[in-house]
Amino acid sequence: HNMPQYRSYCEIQVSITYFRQNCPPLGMESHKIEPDQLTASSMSQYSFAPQRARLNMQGSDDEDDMRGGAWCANSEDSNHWFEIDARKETEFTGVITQGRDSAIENDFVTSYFLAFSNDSREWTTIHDGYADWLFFGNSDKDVPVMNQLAEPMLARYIRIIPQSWNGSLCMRLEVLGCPVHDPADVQYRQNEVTPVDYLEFKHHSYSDMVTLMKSVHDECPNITSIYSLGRSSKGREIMAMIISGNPTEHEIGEPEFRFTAGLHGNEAVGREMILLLMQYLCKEYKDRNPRAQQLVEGIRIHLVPSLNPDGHEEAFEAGSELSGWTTGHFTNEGIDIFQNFPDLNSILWDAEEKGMVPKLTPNHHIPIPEGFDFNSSIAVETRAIISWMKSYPFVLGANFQGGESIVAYPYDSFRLNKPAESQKPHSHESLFRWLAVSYASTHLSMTHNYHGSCHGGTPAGGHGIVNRAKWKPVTGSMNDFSYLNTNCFELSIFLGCDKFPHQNELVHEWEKNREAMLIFMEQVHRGIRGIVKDQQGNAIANATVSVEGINHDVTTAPTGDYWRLLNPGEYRVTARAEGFSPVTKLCVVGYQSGATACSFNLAKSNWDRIKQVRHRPNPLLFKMTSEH
Ligand SMILES: *[C@@H]1O[C@H](CO)[C@@H](O)[C@H](O)[C@H]1NC(C)=O
Ligand SMILES: *[C@@H]1O[C@H](CO)[C@@H](O)[C@H](O)[C@H]1NC(C)=O
Ligand SMILES: *[C@@H]1O[C@H](CO)[C@@H](O)[C@H](O)[C@H]1NC(C)=O
Ligand SMILES: *[C@@H]1O[C@H](CO)[C@@H](O)[C@H](O)[C@H]1NC(C)=O
Ligand SMILES: CC(=O)N[C@H]1CO[C@H](CO)[C@@H](O)[C@@H]1O
Repeated sequence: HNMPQYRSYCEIQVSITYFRQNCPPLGMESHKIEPDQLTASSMSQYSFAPQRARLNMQGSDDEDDMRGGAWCANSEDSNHWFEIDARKETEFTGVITQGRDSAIENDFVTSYFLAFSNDSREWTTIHDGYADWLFFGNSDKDVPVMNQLAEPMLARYIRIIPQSWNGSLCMRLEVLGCPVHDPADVQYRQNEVTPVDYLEFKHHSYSDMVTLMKSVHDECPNITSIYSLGRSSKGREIMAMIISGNPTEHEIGEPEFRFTAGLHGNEAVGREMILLLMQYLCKEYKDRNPRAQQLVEGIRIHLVPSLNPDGHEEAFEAGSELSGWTTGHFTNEGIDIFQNFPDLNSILWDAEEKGMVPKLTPNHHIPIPEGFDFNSSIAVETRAIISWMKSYPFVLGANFQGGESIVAYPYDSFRLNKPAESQKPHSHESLFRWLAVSYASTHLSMTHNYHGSCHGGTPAGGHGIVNRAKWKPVTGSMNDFSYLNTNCFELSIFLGCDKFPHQNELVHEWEKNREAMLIFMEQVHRGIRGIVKDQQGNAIANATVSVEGINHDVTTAPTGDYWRLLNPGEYRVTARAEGFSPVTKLCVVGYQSGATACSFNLAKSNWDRIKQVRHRPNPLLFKMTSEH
């Protein structure tokens, strides 16, 4: 791969000033470009086929499930090219390349030519008048490198023609281009989404996000309240907004719900969806949209667009196209927040194996192990999130992530050495599946099967949902912690293959997610709810509510109220509290919306009454007992 004759032109390339802004990606990474639009001169083997060439494609070196982290050419060939059929006339403005994702190999393309065609037979190479223009590619396997064209090229097909490479010839790429629309194309115009004018479709920097939240609050002061979960390691406030009829207080009987995003700062779609949801709920509530009013008045909704604001700022500065797979993924201290929570699964599972659950070890609210307070591998952000999770009676929540298009439900941690007797699924498997389906099936594209999802290897079967432990197990996840230490059921919603899509995708993302977000929030009203009181009508805090047949209890809030998400059915429900006799009731959950009311009045237990009497200085009682 000799190329010295082109070297002298490199200075010219650098000095060119670009006369127009870049077009957005055509959708290699997002999968908008379909597999049959991609062809190549050859491939080294099937797992390195052309459709593995998508920017940020993740590979697997696992021998049983080999998935190439790039397209790789057959080394025995002498002519190499990679071709994309845009399917319509397109103004191409640039190319982004990346090497192969692999733990071992260092494969990347260091220089290439670009050629264009309208028919895939006659090709025009980018040329500077003397020779073909040599574009300089990558210098490592991970960092995406962008080359912009001096002038846009009008064509239907584009070819990348590698000239030199490191290791084997392997690459991933994205192409930037603007489709040229035929004005007579009626179908196109019908499919175009009309953006709603009051919504702000753009990526928000940290300060833009704060400004937007304040403006929503100014717009809807009586249903919103802004607060902070705490500070990030660089001192940024982790901002939250409550939207509810009476936002500053917990109303008895009203469930609390949360949407969070940005645990990984480069997964930017969820952040924008949450900011759009704030604007939407405020406006629709004011316009008296009955559904928005019901949501706002019936739920205390907490919205946290950015749990890792430092990470987002880093990715935001790199930009939507070049932020890469991990830029801003971690906190400033290098921690992945999602899997930074105390591992309570092992504690519960060990106790289960010893037959200690629930008699000796409870099946809920497993305490955080000692040593946590002084453990330096826990991020300040994680600590802020944990204390937040514990300070509101949350019932249901979801965290938005990216890089896949799927809803993942717990357990997230994989259980080793499962005793045969407990091979039965998670006690809440069917409910978690329901919650996952409610989002995935309402989302406009999550149940489409991208030939095994974004990177291949997702056992989703096209339903858009997956059990995390069976897919990509992690220990110490936010979802497992939430389930085992609090009352809140938490899922992860992965919003798409492209973690940080171009700004002009946000309007489509909003269309895809809006209804799913509303439906998911409405699921907080599924099941039973009620108040546990004593016979004088005082609320009992921290009472336990158990459902027969489900090995996981919930507890009442300080105001005595509880919520128990359940699928339709008949349940024997028992309320217990220290010092009171337990009460069991039959509670029926129907198919209609709205939780079934199922409240309890507990009487002091006999034992407790005896204790009270004993502690009273009653001379008669002393006399009686001493006589026996
Ligand atoms: C493709 O066709 C258009 C006219 O429709 C022309 O302007 C353009 O130069 C052609 N592109 C190539 C690469 O031949
Ligand atoms: C909030 O203010 C609007 C008027 O802007 C009013 O219609 C609505 O009833 C108020 N809601 C609450 C919960 O006070
Ligand atoms: C500190 O936290 C990390 C991450 O959760 C965990 O792996 C480690 O065991 C903890 N160390 C101690 C001493 O508890
Ligand atoms: C709640 O009750 C359990 C026993 O059922 C007890 O261990 C725990 O400390 C109580 N928590 C609070 C906050 O009172
Ligand atoms: C074969 C070859 O040239 N390999 C090099 C590719 O690049 C890495 C660094 O990114 C070198 O360490 C390899 O030696």
